[in-house]
Amino acid sequence: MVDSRLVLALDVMDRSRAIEIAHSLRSTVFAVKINWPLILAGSGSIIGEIAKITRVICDFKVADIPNTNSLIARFARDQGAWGIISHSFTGFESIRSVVEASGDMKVFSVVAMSHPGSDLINGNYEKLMDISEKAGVYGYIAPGNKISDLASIRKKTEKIIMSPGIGSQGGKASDAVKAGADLIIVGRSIYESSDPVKAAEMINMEILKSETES
Ligand code: 3DU
Repeated sequence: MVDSRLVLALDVMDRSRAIEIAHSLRSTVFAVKINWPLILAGSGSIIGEIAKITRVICDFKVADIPNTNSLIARFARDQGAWGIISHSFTGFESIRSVVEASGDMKVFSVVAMSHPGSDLINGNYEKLMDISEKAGVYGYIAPGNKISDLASIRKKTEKIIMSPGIGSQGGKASDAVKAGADLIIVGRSIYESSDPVKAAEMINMEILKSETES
């Protein structure tokens, strides 16, 4: 078991580079998050390939009718993914279908986002969390660069919170951890670095330091 709270967002468009980066970081990160760019550039089988190396979280931001959601979640599960990220704004039945189709796979519900213009979704985090809670999700996605939103979400749950928005989007891993994030998602600041392993180790150290301070 890797002793890290870091999740690598592997948004590279080249399949062999993705596999190479996943290999080099497998003992430095908790998991690798795969999003649509990598899937669209190759195929869904990349999930299974990376799942042989480390835990995989499929960031599919599932947001469709229940039947379509079930098909997507089942695919990710059958490929061996450890977790999946789903939207919840589509309502209870939709997120519930993801949970039901996921089996042992962990479902993380997006209840607030990190980008400019995300106020529409972020202003509704309480309702989204209520729906997600009822649906039986494992954890939440909340922004690591919008600390007051993250702290409000932390107050409302004891479940795992995974936070993007670190590095390239302006957030700091240590601030996000202090505000209540359990897992920190970082993409470009690691895979665009000249030394991705060192970049990831530095973030691990920053997180460790903030844990001892708080
Ligand atoms: O900005 P980065 O390169 O560290 O990548 C962040 C990743 O997290 C990326 O895959 C993006 O799609 C995802 N994400 C957010 O950035 C913000 C959210 O609110 C949810 C997911």
